[in-house]
Amino acid sequence: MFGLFKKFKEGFSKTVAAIATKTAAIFGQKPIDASSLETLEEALYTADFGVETTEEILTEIKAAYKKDKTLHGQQAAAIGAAVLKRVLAGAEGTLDLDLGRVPSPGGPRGEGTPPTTKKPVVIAMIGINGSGKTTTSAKLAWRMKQEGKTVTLAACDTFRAAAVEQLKAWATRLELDIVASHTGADAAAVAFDAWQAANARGKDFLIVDTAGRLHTKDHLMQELAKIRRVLQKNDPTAPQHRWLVVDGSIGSNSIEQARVFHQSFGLTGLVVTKLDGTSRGGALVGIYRQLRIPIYFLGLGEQPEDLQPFSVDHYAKAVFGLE
Ligand SMILES: Nc1nc2c(ncn2[C@@H]2O[C@H](COP(=O)(O)OP(=O)(O)OP(=O)(O)O)[C@@H](O)[C@H]2O)c(=O)[nH]1
Ligand SMILES: [Mg+2]
Repeated sequence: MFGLFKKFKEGFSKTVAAIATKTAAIFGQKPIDASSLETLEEALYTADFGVETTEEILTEIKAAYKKDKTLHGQQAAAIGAAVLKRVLAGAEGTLDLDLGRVPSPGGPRGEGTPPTTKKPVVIAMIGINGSGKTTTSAKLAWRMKQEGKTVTLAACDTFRAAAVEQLKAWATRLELDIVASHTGADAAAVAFDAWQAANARGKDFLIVDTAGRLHTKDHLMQELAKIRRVLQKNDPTAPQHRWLVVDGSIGSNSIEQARVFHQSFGLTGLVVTKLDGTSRGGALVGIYRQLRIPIYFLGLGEQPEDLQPFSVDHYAKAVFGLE
């Protein structure tokens, strides 16, 4: 557990630097004061927590300070972390690796999927260009393999030149099973074949990497719908998971994108990537607040083990410099 927390802290080091480090003086053992609250407010805005969350945190700390003028930094930090935990209640997506127990109907927005009796369980990775879909697909497959599950990757980005090769290279490096065709092939046909192959090989999961697409481009959104329809010929409940991969460094811009993807594809989860490279790690709170779609994994670096399950507790503690 401790090791995982350390990973979180390191992965969020830039965000932690923007808050915990900058406010270290506040969060020490000394009593807080008006100027330290100002520093905190500024730090929370810098880290992209947004108006609502920043105000909630400050309101609660100020209320506690009003009651107790000796309130010291550690106590203030604990209040901040508690607010984050409350705001993020329900935000942790948990992937049940035991087959047949995919999320039951009626998720946060009633978009849950009925349990499947078939193998594989399908996870479709979707999102805009460069958000981290291919990398996340490979990292997740590796992670599942480490946990004793069998996985096939489907190289359904047949649009961008070299996309198939990119996923193949990951598969070779991490010794993962993959079904791929060539650039220009019909993405839905690759998905269909990959499902059949994974089923014949008795695989637990099929992870479908798709082409990056702008949510504003209708024909590309249609292709996603086609992938889904074709998978459903094999299993009417597939793809059981429809995850939007979001670049965590672009902050609140991702909210509008996610809305459109959600409307046309019914998202069941989020993966927020590249958090190691940004000090704006607070944005994921705004994303969750707006969309109420559970966050399954975070990308905290480029190595396979840098894909970590989202933990609200670790996140809240890390940003406030608590242990
Ligand atoms: N530092 C860091 N880099 C990441 C993370 N996730 C992805 N990347 C990098 O981001 C770049 C884009 O990642 P891809 O996985 O190719 O993104 P994609 O969504 O498949 O891109 P397209 O297929 O072109 O739409 C690569 O250089 C990745 O190594 C992360 O969590 N941390
Ligand atoms: Mg890709």
